[in-house]
Amino acid sequence: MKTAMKTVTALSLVLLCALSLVSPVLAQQDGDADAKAAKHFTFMDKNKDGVLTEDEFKMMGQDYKMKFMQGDADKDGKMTQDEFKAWDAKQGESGMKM
Ligand SMILES: [Ca+2]
Ligand SMILES: [Ca+2]
Repeated sequence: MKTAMKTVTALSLVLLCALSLVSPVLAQQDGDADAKAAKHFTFMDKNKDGVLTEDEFKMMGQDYKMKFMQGDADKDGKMTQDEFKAWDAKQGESGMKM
């Protein structure tokens, strides 16, 4: 019984160590994705007016019109940084990275 307990304790220690190693990396990736999206947005915003137009979205490739429609949540023809970030996060979820 005592040996079994020790094994369980040792196992949970290993698990804890593994978790503490992994979780900071996961948290960092989240922040990175946000910062990356912001950077990407700034890069794409050619005239630096703080929004992306369909024209500025052309660099997304062939289906940029579809992507722009998906990203422009309120359909005003401009994509704000918030809209872009939300759209970018969705791309990651579905496994379709640009
Ligand atoms: Ca712009
Ligand atoms: Ca919009």
